Amino acid sequence: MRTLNTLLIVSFLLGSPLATQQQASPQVNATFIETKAQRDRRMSWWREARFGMFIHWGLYAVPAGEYNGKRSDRIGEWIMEWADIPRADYEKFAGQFNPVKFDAKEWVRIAKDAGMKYIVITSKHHDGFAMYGSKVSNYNIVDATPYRRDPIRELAAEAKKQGLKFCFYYSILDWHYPAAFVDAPGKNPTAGNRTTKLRPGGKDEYVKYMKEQLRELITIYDPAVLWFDGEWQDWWTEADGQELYHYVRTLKPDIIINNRVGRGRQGMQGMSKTDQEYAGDFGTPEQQVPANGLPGVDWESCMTMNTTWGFKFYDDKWKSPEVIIRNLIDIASKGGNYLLNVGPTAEGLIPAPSVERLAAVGKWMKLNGASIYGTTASLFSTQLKFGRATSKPGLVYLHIFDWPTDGALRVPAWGKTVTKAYLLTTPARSLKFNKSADGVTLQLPAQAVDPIATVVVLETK
Ligand code: H79
Repeated sequence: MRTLNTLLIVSFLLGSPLATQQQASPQVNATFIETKAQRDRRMSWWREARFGMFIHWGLYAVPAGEYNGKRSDRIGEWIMEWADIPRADYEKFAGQFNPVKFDAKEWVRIAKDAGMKYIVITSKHHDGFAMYGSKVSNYNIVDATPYRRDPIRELAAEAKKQGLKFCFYYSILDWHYPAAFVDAPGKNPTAGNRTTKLRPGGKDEYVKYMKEQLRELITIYDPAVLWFDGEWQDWWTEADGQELYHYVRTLKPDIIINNRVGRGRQGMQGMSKTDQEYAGDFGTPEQQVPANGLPGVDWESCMTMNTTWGFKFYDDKWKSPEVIIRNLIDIASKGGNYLLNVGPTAEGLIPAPSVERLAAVGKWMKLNGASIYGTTASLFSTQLKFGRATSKPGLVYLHIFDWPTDGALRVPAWGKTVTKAYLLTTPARSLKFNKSADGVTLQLPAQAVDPIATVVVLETK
């Protein structure tokens, strides 16, 4: 009955036809009756922000991609899976996890100077280890490591102090929970695996455990987003996801929750299926950018800067600053957010190549941030040949990737009249432009101002 009620409540929230029947029921939790205006208000800081820092930090930073001499091109935080490490052996990494160089102020500074507006950190990844001082399990950083401190407390306080939103990642898949086991040929039953099973009766117990941890995370650290993952287990259903969504929103009504809380997401493409309403506030493409945005759909692409989320000491396949900045622009032009990952070391340091790249993004954002923050998707019907576009009421920002050799930039029509054009960095100097039936042609300087992306502002009416 409880599950059914929850379903009805969530359906109501998400605007399904069940809503009207349920509205009069006294069982409806008033905090969940949400109009479009209320939802827009709840989502507004997130839509404005456009750019956040993902932090994958956990025990996997100790082996850092190598176990008993074995390396892999797989992701570092999955080492318990690909190196087939039994629980009892993996636990030993806790004894070696002592991030004495962790500096919350410095981490937040790095994010802030990059132009990021929020931080999402792993509270617990698939390995089940809590990176905060959980009272529910002693498999946590305070009780199980020589560090004996809660870095998350400092990070949460520092993020708020420096004006960034603080958010949590939480994995539904848990390789350490006693009732969970691996049932796959040739695999250790207590190692990591893509899928786990739960012993009879284990699910209720585990859901209770997750809820207690989530209550700690919300009441102690007051996160702005809960970013679930590992939801693809056979034992996790959409009804479970809706119930968990409801639970978290009850603890904090204005929190934002990703679509991996339930079973709506379509694989790594990440947007929610549309055959029914699914729990979750935004889609989660992983390591990719959708070909197009979808009007009215909130989404966030998460990506790594090299090829791993959790630290691997030998992964040196770094994306260039140009690729990273253009990804940010590409995503904004399609109406999405960019959640860009760092994988700190077991000593507590964000790797230097990441810091350098973030500084380059910050340098670009300092000059061009107005073309990203608070913008909405491109208004053009097709993707621009020379780059990308974002918009604000009465304004269009053109991001030029490929500078025209003759300095003449042909911009297709989109139904608005251009009244003024200038480079974002030199607003006092207007650019000449000619109108024609199929758009406008702008007269640009001979050379690109910024070879990564020069921004032109068009004022329109
Ligand atoms: O935390 C990082 C990774 O450890 C985690 N997500 C990011 C944010 C991650 N989990 N899994 N993977 C990455 C790759 C696994 C993909 C698959 Fe599936 C799981 C393939 C099949 C099951 C997801 C669900 C994609 C298709 C169905």
